[in-house]
Amino acid sequence: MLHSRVPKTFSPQTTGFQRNKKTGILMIWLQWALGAVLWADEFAITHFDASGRLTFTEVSGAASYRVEWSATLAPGSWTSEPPGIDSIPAEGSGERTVTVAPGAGTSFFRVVAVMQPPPPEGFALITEGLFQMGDFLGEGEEVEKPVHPVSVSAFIVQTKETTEREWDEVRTWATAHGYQFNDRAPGKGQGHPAHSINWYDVIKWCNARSEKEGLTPCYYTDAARTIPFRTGELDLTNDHVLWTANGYRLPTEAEWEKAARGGAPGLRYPWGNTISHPQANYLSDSNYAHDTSATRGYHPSFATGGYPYTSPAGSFSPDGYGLYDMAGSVLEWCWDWYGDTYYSNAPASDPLGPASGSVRVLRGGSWNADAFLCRVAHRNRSHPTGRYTTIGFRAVRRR
Ligand SMILES: [Ca+2]
Repeated sequence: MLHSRVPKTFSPQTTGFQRNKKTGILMIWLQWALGAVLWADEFAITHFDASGRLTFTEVSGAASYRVEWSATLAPGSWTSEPPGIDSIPAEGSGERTVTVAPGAGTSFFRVVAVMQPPPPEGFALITEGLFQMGDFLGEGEEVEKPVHPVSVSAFIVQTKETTEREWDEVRTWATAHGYQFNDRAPGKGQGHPAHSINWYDVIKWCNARSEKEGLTPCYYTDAARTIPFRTGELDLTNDHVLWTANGYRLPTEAEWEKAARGGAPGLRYPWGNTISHPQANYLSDSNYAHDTSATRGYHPSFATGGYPYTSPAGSFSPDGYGLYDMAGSVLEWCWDWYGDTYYSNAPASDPLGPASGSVRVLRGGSWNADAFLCRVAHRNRSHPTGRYTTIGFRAVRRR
């Protein structure tokens, strides 16, 4: 609901502030980047007292907040100059308390949330927050346990697997700008996922897309992070990544699983607990009760024209975050070295995977994987040189 005016329910009180005596709520609304003003019930001042302590609830999608004051409720009279606060970085969720020093004439205070711009076309925002990672249902492999809480910073992610069209466009630019890639099998069509791409080439592709778009690359050949990774096959470590860069990179395994869960905790698949061909491109069989497909074997719509039986990216309904094909179609490379016991000792916040290893994480099952392998919690892996028709990827960027 849009409001362009100050709510009319405020009345004066003796401290020199004004607030709604009934609710204690002061003026608070969202200032969108484009200038529209939005009132949101979940965004509220929950406490404000005569000593100037002001508590408000954070709102999802905010980049920062301002505390403004005015002597009157007249439009155009608001300012964040002292005793206002010009910029309060968002922390994501929960209550925030700040202190202002009201003086004579500072009758009204309000909090303004400066919203983050929407993600670019083809990307979805995964907001910062805690999720439970691992096999909730006690049916997976030992490596999917224990279920453990993981906090992940906000990031944006491609809503679809990287397509042949996208791969070729960046690759063409890249090979003219000092990059070298392996040969590979072509995708089944321009809108189908790119496949048969090894981990090193995917990392280089991410860097190339960053440079092509004027962003800072994430991956470097040296721990000092001076020379972007453009050629060869280097087993990069976490120190070779500029995690603060604004460029493209692979998701960490934790980022991937948070995105695949679609904000709906504890489910077997991104959309629920059963899988069938109307929901995903995978290999159906009768071994699992949760595989309820009326058709068995390869997906009947896509098992045509010889291998691989990939489907055009985005052929099925998206998850709760708006992401397609997080189960099936092609497996997706993640950044992490794969570790069997990593879940037992992973950091609780933004885990990056083990410091070293021999195989990299793959997630999400494929057109050639059964229902068990397409579960959100399932962990797959391959040597980074692996080039298979069942493997593709999607990229992320920091928010
Ligand atoms: Ca996939």
